[in-house]
This record gives sequence, C-alpha cells and structure tokens, in this order.
Amino acid sequence: MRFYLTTAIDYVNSRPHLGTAYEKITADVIARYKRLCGVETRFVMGNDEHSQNVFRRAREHGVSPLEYCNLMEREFRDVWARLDISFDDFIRTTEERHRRGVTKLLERIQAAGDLYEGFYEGWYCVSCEAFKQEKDLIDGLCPVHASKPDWIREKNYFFRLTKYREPLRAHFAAHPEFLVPEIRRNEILRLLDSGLEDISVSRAGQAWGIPLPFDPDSVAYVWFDALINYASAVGYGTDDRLFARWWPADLHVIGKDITRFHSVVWPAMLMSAGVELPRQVFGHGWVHLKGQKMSKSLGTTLDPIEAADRFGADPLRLYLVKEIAYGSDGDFSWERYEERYNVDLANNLGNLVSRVAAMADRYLEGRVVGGRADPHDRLAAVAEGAVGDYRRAMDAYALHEGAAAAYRVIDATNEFIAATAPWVLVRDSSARRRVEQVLFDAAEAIRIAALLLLPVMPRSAEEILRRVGSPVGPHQAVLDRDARWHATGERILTKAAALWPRAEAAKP
Ligand code: ME8
Repeated sequence: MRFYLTTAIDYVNSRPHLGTAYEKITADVIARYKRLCGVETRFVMGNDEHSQNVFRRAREHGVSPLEYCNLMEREFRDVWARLDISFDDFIRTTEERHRRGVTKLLERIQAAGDLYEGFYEGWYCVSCEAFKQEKDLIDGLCPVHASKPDWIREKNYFFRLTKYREPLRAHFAAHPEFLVPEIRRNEILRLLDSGLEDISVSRAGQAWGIPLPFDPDSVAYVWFDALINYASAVGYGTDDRLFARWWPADLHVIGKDITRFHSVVWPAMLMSAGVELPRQVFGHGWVHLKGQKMSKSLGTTLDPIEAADRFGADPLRLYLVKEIAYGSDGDFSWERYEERYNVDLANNLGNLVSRVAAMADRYLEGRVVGGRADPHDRLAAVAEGAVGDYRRAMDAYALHEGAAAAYRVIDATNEFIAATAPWVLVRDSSARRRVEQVLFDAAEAIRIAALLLLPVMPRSAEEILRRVGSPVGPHQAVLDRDARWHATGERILTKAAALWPRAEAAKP
C-alpha cells in the first residue's frame, strides 16, 4: 500500500500566512496519519515560481527572479520546519526536472491536437494569475484583489477544454469521490453543466516561464506550468520508474478557490496527454482572521510563526485541526486560541498527564503493574470505541472529528480519575493493587489518546508517550496494532514539568 499526497504549491511573492500554513498543517496531519497506519507515504509540497508577481517583486528588490525565489525558498522552508511539516519532497517550478515534465506533457497535449493558436484579448489579473471576463469584475475591478486588471492582447495558444466536458462529466459520475467535500463537487458539476470554454495556456513576450517546446517565443501560462508539478515531482519526464511507482496521486489537498483548476483543467490536461487521473481532490475552506478573509491588502494576514511562538507549534496545529470542520471555513482569533489552549491543553490533557504521573510517582515510585486487580472495562470500551471512530473520521478526512475522538478518551480518563479517586484509595493499605490498576488503566488510556493525537501534535504526543512509559515509540507505532487496549503489563511513568502552563493574559 502506498499513498501519494500533495498540497498546492505556493506563490512566493509573499511569506506564508496562517491560511496557507493551515493547508500545509492539515495535509501534514493526513500524511502522518497514513504513516501511522503503516502506509508508505510520499508527501510533496513546493513553490510556484513562474508568476508575474514574483518577477515584479524580484525587480523591486533589485535581484534576479531566480535569486529572489532562492531567498523565498529559504523563508518557506523555515516556516514549514517551525510548524513540523514532514514533507518528503519539495519541488520548485524553476527546477530542471519540472521543466522537463512540463515540456513532455505539453508535447503530448500538442500531439493530441488539443492546442491551437489564437488571439487573446481581454482582462488579466496578475494577482490572481487569471484571465477575467467582464462579468467577473465589479466596477471594473478584480473582486478578489480590488485592483484594475490589465487589458492584454496577444498571441496565445488555446487548450481545447471544451472537448473534455463530456469525459469529465463521465468521470465525475463514475467516481463520486473524485472531488470532496460535496459542496465543491456540486459547484463543479454545475460548472460542467453550464458549459466550458477553451482556455488560453500561454503568454507571449515574457521571459519568465517555461518556453513552449513548439514555440519558444511563448511561455506556458503559470497555471498550466504549476499543475504539472504533481507529476514532475514524481519523475514525469525524468524518471519513469519513480513515476510508475507513485502515480496516480491519491490526494491533492487544495483551497476552495482553486478547485476548478484542479478538478476541471488538470484532469482534462491529463486526459489529453493520456496520463491517469489523480484519485481525489480535497478542497478545504478558508481560515479567516476575526471573521475577515485573510488578505495582504486588508492587512488581515497573520504570521504563522507568531501564532506558533505564542504556545508552540503543536497547540497551533491542534487548534486549527480541532476547531475548524475540515472542508468548511473557520476562524482564528487570539482570544479563542488562548481559550482553547487553556481548556484543551493546560487544564485537560496536560493536567491529566501531570496528575497521573505524579500519583504514580508518589504512591508507587513510578512503577505500575496492571492485571493484579479488576480492570476497568468501561474505560477500555470508551477507548476502543474512540479508536474506531477516529479511524472512520480520519479515513474520510474529517480531521476535526478524529481530534474529537481522541478527546473523548481524554475526557473519559479525567472522569475515571475523579470517580475512582486514587488519592482516597491510597489511604487504605489493602487497596494498593486497586490504586495500581487505576493508574495503569489511566496511563493506558492516555497512551491511546496520545497515539491518536500523534499526527496532530507530533512532538507533544511523543513526549506524552514517553511519560506514560509506552512500550512502543512514536516512530515504530502502527495504529491497528498499538491502539489496542492492554489490560495487563508494567509501565514506568515519568513525572516532569507541566506540558502546557496555563496562559493568564490575553494577547491584545
Ligand atoms: O493558489 N485559508 O498559491 P497561493 C486557507 N500557486 N487556505 C488558503 C488561504 C486561507 N486564508 N489563503 C490561501 C496558489 N490559501 C497557486 C497554487 S497549485 C498547482 C498552484 C490556500 O500561494 C490556497 O487556496 O495563492 C492554495 O491552496 C494555497 O493556500 C496556496 O495559495
């Protein structure tokens, strides 16, 4: 079994913001979940560099476009490292392997007779990198960027997208899972019903881009170029064996604004070139900041590093995954972030881990043996039920429900500790084995919760596994085998400083 997962590749004209970081975090959770299930996983991200905005931004900085992209690559990689994004490969569209992949795919599309020369005359919004129709504009401005698009008139090559309308409809009908969630699928089905137009796929008179193999005076339109990264990253045009091993992609994770490119244009390009289609596209929602769309021009972007610095990368990851239903829009505010940090981490999980380890330390010098008193079947049943729910949720990319399932185990363990009150039991010297069993069972439940949280909070879950004396480390863990409840065994628990101290003052 193998799983090839990608995210959108980012424009590098500005640093990542919390919205673009959200995409990478959620895709990382999926990649880590697949690995936890024992599936061989290839997780690819990258940078989309042939944009006119990049070219302009480089000019402003007085450096060449490539130098600028090199600088930005470092910035992006730093952010992803800080957020613990575990990609296996990072592709840049200026790389030679990508150029060769683009060239090959374009040649195939050309050979299929799907490109023709024409003139494009109309609006083009550089910020969107998209051709716009009059009806797309509001008061003559691009509705996304509130800026006046350029009027361009140039020789372009057009791709016969119209030819693929029926094959696309047939594909959507035969593969209802191709585009999720449902709301995106319905949107695209409506678009396919209303008809498609051929699209311009080249730009003339520009030096920044990949030249068309059959007309080097033109470069590939940046979207035509960028989409091909998913194939070139696994060897299309350069390494047939690698490509055969990983293609088709199992999942493209992208934002809802670029669904059409991924579920209409990209599959049509592949159909034309005779290449298998990816299995699934997931269009996630937007992260808003205090109810407003994140936008540079509105000054409503948020630096993900600043958010991670507040409590750590893991609390940020948990907040974004648990608080936003995956596929829907969600909101970030400092107040809510701090509130959830205190509730979910400081008071709940962190406190539970500290209390159980401290009691084991105090009453039993840290060593607890299970199986010498009656086990607590109810807690075991809650944990087992939660693992099943977690599996189903994560397999359907309902990441928020996966996190909620882990929290059901944590809540039940807190209730269990309150109900069994080991600090009372311990006063009765004949109840020692019962105290031991309570702490063993609590440690077992925490171990399972930590395993389920491993994809969301990799560092913290690893530390929790260590503190509860998990017999299996995070890197060897396999979900189906290791998330089973153990009623017996020996655990060495480790007492240590609070994982998440309570946050007192709200950030303005
Ligand atoms: O679109 N919330 O790049 P990009 C959630 N280069 N997701 C958001 C977001 C927000 N506030 N803002 C942006 C591009 N995104 C192209 C992709 S792929 C072949 C080429 C998402 O840097 C956005 O939807 O503008 C996209 O999936 C990703 O971040 C990168 O956006």
